[in-house]
Amino acid sequence: MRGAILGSGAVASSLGRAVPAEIAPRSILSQIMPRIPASLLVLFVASASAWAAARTPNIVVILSDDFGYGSTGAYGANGELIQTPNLDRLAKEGRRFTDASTTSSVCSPTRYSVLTGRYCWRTSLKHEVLGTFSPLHIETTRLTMASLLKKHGYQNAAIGKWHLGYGTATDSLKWRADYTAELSPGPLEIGFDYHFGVPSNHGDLTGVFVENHFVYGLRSGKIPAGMKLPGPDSDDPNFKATYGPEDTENGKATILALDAPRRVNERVMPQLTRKATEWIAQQKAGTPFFLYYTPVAVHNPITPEKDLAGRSKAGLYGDWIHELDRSVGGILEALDKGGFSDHTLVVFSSDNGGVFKPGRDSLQTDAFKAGLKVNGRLRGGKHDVWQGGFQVPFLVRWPGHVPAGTVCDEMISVVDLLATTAAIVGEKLPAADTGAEDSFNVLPAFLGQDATPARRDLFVHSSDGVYALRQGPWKWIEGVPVDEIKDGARKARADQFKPQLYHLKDDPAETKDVSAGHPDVVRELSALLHRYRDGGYSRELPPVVEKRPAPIATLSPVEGEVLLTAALDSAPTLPWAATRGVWTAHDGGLWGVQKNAGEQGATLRVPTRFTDGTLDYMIQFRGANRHSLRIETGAGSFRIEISRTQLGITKNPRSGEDKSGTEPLVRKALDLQPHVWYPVRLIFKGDEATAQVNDIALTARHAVLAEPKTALNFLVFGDSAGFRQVRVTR
Ligand SMILES: [Ca+2]
Repeated sequence: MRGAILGSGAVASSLGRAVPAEIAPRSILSQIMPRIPASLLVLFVASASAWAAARTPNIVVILSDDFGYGSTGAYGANGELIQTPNLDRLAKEGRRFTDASTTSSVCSPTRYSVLTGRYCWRTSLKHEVLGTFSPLHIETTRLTMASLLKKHGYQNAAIGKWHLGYGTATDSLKWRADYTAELSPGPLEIGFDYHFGVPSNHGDLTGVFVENHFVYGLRSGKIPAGMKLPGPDSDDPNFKATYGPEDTENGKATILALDAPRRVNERVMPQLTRKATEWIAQQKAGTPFFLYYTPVAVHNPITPEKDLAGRSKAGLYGDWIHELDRSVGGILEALDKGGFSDHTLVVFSSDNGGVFKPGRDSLQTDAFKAGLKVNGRLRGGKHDVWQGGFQVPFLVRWPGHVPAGTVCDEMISVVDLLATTAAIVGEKLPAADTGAEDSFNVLPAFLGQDATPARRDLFVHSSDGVYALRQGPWKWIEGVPVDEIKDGARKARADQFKPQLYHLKDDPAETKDVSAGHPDVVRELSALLHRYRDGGYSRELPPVVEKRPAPIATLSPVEGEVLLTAALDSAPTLPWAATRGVWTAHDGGLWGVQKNAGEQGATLRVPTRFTDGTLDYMIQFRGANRHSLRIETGAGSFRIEISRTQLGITKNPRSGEDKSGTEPLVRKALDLQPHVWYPVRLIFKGDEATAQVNDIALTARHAVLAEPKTALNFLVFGDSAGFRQVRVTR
């Protein structure tokens, strides 16, 4: 019973204050308990529990996109510039949190945390966001808000921006989501009953919506025989026939070829609002529901609907904020109309702070120049390790339960929604190392109870992969980005890439690094950061884990005729040739660095001549995104692709063929550490190739693999990867 909102004594006592006695059964129970025999108590408790189950609230989580702390009236935005009456209404009818945090300063990682109660940096995604073609990033066996509520009889929908990937992540050719085919697993496989989504952003290169398992309105593709996919009417103003680079975020993406109706940017918000409100209207009293509604506003491109354009005094960005507010108003109105508002917990927040790069020309900068403090008084914004990237509006409304018109200063995080939801429905969380690893029950804070704050500490994590740990007034920034950071970014954000300590209570704008004066705090927070990070969870203190280096596989010796051998411990000499990028010998290997992102990878080429045989070499990653070994054959080529997280074999297009001639043959997940030499072995036999990297091996079959191999091209994308001890044996 502990944690069940209406079963816990502590909660019930608060409910007794906040709501009429007749809807707080435990209060009644406690009044009559002393006078009834123990045997009857069981019956009372059982019926109270059944009552609680029947009355668990609907839950609506509205997670907006890139919406900064200072971008709404309720959080101090100047009403002369923008007006947000619907968000302000939520604040008035509910509770406003002043220290609520996202887990990441970019989209996908925070979204992962919201649904799973786990920091995303515990997964393979250690920086930036998922791609449009990334597989589903949430394991289908993992506890999510949706799967938890499903168990309790909820109807669940995910409507809006998804950005958590579709399709299978391991051992599958569907490594790259195929939008012409069934997009599964996806939201429906992690507990949702309905999905209507924008794959990554409304400026992404798909230009489509996804409904459940397929692109909405897909007319041709890999559609199962006899299946007719629903789509819009031909005159639906939310759709158009073509979608071009000008519709995308950066204005130059190559648009994905799809036979499907395309989004109209200015109509995406109204369309999502309509889908969400229609879904709410279909819900029946007596069956609770969970709506995970994720508007695309106020992410780029900034595309307010025509009737709103020019209405704010903060430019198009202000109008775009109005669009978000209007959508929230639509949801609240749908709840009112359906008679749901009194039984619905509404949470509004954002996935990260607002874009704040005042040195750069943008609509956000225009708004800032007009006087709108996008992230309030906080430092930085989206992408950063500063508070402007994480501290976001967080509003909670639940009539009769959450005290209206109140403010709470407790430190909470969007990752807490899972444990809080579990408490609401009376579900015990699994062990801390198996689910909701980083999620705390903050229901007492929602309900305005004078409880000890749920959290002692909190992680935040920047787009560059920099960790920071908050505890009490302190924020300790570890200052170490991932290796993959490009030189330009490393310079531009150098101030984020060093250890530093801030006293957020005295200095909320993070102006003064006080680490020198508080070595004890630095020591303690740094140790705690390691312990939580290495221990796998943070909602309990994990045991100290000794971080052992990952084992390096020892490959068996290869017998046979040695055709080629090279230590690669000096500058390349014939027959080796560095044909692209920069190649330098150091640390016992030869290292490739791609010159600039625009050109192909750094290339080291060597002719060879074998058909069946074994190729061995060692590889080390120091920041390169990936290595590709392109093997030329008589008539074509294929490549072995190795990154720190993936191993794959792909047939390349033949000469004259375009990119559609690319054929991924096999894929598997890898987990390689940087700065470690790993063995690579490729064995060719007939039309079969086996690739092994450290202890992971996979096999592919294709006619091209049986052709005579005439040259090896070691390619490096990014900066840098090293090679040594190449050996070809026949
Ligand atoms: Ca975002």
